[in-house]
Amino acid sequence: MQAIGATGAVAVAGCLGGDTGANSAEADQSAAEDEGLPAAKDVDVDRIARDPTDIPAPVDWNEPREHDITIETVRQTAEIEPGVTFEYMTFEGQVPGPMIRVRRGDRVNLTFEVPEDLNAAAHNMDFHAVYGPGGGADATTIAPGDDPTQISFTADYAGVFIYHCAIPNMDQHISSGMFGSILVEPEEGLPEVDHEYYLGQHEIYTDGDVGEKGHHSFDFDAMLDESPTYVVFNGQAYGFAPDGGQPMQANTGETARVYFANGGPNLLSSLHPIGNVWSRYYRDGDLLSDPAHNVETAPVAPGTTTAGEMEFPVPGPVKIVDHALTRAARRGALGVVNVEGEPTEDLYDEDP
Ligand SMILES: [Cu+2]
Repeated sequence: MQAIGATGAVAVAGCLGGDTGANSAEADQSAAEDEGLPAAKDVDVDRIARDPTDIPAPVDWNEPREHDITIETVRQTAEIEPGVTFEYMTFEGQVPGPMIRVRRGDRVNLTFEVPEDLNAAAHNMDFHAVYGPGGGADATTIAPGDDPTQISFTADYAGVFIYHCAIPNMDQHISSGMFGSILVEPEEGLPEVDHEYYLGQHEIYTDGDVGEKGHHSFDFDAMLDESPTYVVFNGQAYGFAPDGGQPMQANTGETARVYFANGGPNLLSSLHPIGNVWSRYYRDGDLLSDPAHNVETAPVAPGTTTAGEMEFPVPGPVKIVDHALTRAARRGALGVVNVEGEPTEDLYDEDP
């Protein structure tokens, strides 16, 4: 656990299993006592991180279709990393919110619910895939306990897009986990791949230090400084590292497409797969232009979902990071695809 905790730097480019200091647990404990960070709270959910493979199946229809979708907002106390709790605000209980997948021209009938017993604040949804005031935010704004609200929209333009809460404290709500993606496939569909993964980066601004055990509360001053405590994938620090997390799995010879949402609210991400390359990269989520080829590191602006495809010719971990590497080494922004298969020495020989 300590080996991937943010109390010490994670070995981003090398082995993830290194010791980060024999006394770090004790140091954490005494720091928590000195500064009075409250004890970690009981969690409402085992993992705040949405499973990256939790993605609807590819579009297999050729005519416009209607989709009835219900999204419920849920406040969740969960661990950012072991021993560090935070109160998240979520769409459907995890981070990022569920991926919505439609074909261009489809109709979406959205029901939006903010149950009184599961929420403390008003919320709404701004879809970047929607023509309309606030991307639907104006019409979906409701307070806890209000009747559910509905909007209906046609996904008129193809691409992969973010959605997020957009009430006045939208930056706080996004930083608490309120963002997700909607994939509007072009009429002709997307290239077939063996795996699809859904990752969402965002910053968490708290009143504690990174790695400090206990319960962290949201910190507006840190947000105003744009100085996050954690920068995480799917709401959790190192949630997909092999050591203590749940890495993504693939085999040599397979392909994968990563949908990568940067919720922000503030920081640009520099998306890079260590030991691999985006062999086809859909800049800014543009699924209509020919993808760019062999992109090493791609800027992903806050409020954007992009897509990139990788091949896995060689076994071993592929570490997806924000290449602003302090975030990957210390603040949580790292996820691993564990690639299994026979060595292919003609491409890579680690012991010639
Ligand atoms: Cu909200």
